[in-house]
Amino acid sequence: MHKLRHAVVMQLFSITILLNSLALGNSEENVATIQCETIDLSGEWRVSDFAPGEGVEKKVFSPDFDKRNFIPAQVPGTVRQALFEAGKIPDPYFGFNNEEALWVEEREWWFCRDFKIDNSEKGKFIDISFEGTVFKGEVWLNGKFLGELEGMFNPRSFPVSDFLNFNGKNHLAVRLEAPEDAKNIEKWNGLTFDSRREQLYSIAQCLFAWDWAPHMVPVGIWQPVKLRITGPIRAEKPHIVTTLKSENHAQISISAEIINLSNQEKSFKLQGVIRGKNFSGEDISFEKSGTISANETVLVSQEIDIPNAKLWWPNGMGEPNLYLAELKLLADNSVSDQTTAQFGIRTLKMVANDDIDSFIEEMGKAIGNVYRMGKVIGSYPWTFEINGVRIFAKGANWIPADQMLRLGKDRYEHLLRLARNAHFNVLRIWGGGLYETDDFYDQCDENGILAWQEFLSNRNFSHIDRENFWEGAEATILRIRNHPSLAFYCGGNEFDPDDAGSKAIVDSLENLIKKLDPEREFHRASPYMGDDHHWGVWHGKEPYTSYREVRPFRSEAGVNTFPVLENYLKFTPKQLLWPLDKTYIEYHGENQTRFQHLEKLERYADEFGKSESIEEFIKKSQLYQGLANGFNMEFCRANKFKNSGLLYWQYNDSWPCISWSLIDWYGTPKPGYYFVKRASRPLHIGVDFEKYLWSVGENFVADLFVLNDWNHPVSNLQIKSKIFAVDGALLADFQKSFSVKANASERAGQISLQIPDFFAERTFFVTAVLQQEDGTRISEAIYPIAVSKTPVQDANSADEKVYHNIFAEMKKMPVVKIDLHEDGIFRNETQTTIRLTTQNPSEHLAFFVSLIPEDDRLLSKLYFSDNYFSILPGENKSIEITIFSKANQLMGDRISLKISGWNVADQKIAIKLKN
Ligand code: BMA
Repeated sequence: MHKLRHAVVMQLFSITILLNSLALGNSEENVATIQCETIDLSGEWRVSDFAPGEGVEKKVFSPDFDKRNFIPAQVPGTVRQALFEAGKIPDPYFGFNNEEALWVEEREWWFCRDFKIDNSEKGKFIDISFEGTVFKGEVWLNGKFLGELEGMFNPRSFPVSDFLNFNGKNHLAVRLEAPEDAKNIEKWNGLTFDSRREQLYSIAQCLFAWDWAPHMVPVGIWQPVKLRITGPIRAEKPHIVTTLKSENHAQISISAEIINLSNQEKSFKLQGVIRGKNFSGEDISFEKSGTISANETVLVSQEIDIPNAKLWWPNGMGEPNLYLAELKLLADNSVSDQTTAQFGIRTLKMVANDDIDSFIEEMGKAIGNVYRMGKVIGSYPWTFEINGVRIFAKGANWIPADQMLRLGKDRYEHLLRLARNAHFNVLRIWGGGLYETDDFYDQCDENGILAWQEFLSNRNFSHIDRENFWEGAEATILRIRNHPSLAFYCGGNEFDPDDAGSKAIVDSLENLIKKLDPEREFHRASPYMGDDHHWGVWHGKEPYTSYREVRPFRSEAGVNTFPVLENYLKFTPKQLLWPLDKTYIEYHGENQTRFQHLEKLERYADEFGKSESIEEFIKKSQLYQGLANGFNMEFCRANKFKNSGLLYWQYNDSWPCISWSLIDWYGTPKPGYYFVKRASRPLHIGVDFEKYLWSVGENFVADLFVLNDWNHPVSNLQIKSKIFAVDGALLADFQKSFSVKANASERAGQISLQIPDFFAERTFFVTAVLQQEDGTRISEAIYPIAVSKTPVQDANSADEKVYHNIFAEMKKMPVVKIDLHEDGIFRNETQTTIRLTTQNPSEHLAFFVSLIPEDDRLLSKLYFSDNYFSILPGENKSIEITIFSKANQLMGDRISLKISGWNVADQKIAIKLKN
């Protein structure tokens, strides 16, 4: 046990705190009772709707109001969920069904539940706290008005000690309605699309529709409701700031507000224990005493020295070690209150990129041609430096994980596990979405994923209800500021934070952060000062090689595509499957009534020729996403620390749709996820070429880069690169031994091909493999390259006609039959791992090989080490499939997998799990 080293008591208001004792020791032996408790009122409530204003008139808040025809409603949850579960509306995510539930936003909704509270709680200080409701309403307890609720991110608490029945039932009633402008929807042919509204309130903008989300404004209690019971003094707003004195020697400063709710002066003792959450180590205890006057609040803080600190590291750099600070507040010989905060010890600095001055100069010259929204000349320092080590940020943009706000912990666990598996270390919490939940931040802490949290300033900020906005922003900063995963804050998405309407509010936000969380940086907006939202590819219809532009940080870029076919079938009515329906694609897609979504999907999928079925179209579209995303990551990493990161638009989905996501709403990775996962491996080989449409007579060249994100050098690497024709003929070959520096990207060589005349209108593949000296494969990359008959003027132009069917020859690839071997099944308490080897016995390339479980309930339950890969002629590839015990009940005694691919004969294999 460590001795207390410093004791600092600060005075917040003019209150005297007497420091009685600095002595340590567990005085719990003397403590008679524990006065504090939290009772979660989540679970089954009941709900019904009324015309606006009708509920109060009818006194629905009264315990005597007959609520027998109310339907069950889960809390946390929303009205649409309750209606759907009760069979009152069809699944809003299927087809055009959302139209049938829009009336929800025109009604007021009354939620209620009864609860009991033990007589022993009488005399204590009790609050009801609503951690998140949407959007606006009031609360009544036992028929008495408690107060108002307003704002999705505005938690509110109401003191209820005087209104509770300690002997009988308590009746809690909550009225909620959607914000006034929820009804301003744009209809086209009877269907609802994005009306491009401004940010007006403390609510997630995307709930009103976005280019991947339908208009589905929720009404409900989307976060828990709790009864907070304490003695007369409380500990609140714990704040933990960590500093590193030397490599493992940390100092932490813990502070908390101590609040005396009583009318008497009180003596208190604050006992703290600091312990490892996910590692074992010695606990550190401290204790602090003082006196607090009646009805006053004071700030108490304590410095603690940790000589052998276990640092929190992001994914891929070390363990994400976490600590818990457990604080107990004793008064009147009992535990009056207690609270726990999770934290990590790490330093995080944003440091300047390499060559930043030349970038700023370039921007200065280019201004006018640069995508402009906010300040483009100048740059923030864009390199994350953690515990003194610079990292390249690999990740994506995070949006709400469910449009109906069913945000269970499982959903976060799954999505963040997939992020960790993909070697991601940074997520941007996009400003039109949520101030993310505690579960989200806990999972980021545990998976070593840094998150940048944006505020709500989406599109236009100037007319927002300021008071309501500040309340939500402040509550959020206080709630999330101890998480080591929280990297920095940002004003919001795609707006000019310096324009007349926004400047003052963004300035004040910056000041608020300085006050509440001064260690964290603030970026005014994104994009702003050096981060690039690259939309030439996709919105601009340019080929993916136009990603070859070095910017300090690429915070958005992506290609839109379908979920896996099995999931697309789950939400698409049969008659709309094929031919593709422009309106339906827009409705479950870009959602903006301009109906360009299908055109863009075709622009990219049709590089591989016109499709004759939905299966074919989806496959081509998904392949393009994979190639583009892989190339983008390899290019950005090749320019490491001139460019310090790439965050894909977008990581996840909020409903079943056609979007840029890497993981669909069902939790199934799209093929592109695996291209990104490969390109993000700590040690990888990247291929860089100027364009993927060449013409005969040109000399095709590709640069090979070894990309090393390990913080140590790696020697004795073997690079093997080849160029193949579609029929498997070898056209060029390159081999080299190589050693790469620590935490660096290095150009290792070049493969080239003088394109012969007979190659007109054909395709070749450029491949690169990185292996250890003994031949063990580390990583690989592969790209198809098209050859045109006549020279292409501008191969990076946006003219889609240039690209139509350029990869026609890929349709003629010889069909390959893959051999599959099971190498063993390994089990422990939490998971089962299946090891397989896929082998390509042929002389041809096996391209885009996939393994999918036949039972589609398992699509989001199996974690594949790799998928949608290619196997070179005569080579093999080993795969691991992990299944967590939670999914075991779905498994049966065997798993059946379907193998297919671009040119791979379909097969099924069954893997026996139990003997
Ligand atoms: C960016 C994002 C989102 C949008 C995406 C795709 O602008 O910030 O607003 O969904 O592009 O269009």
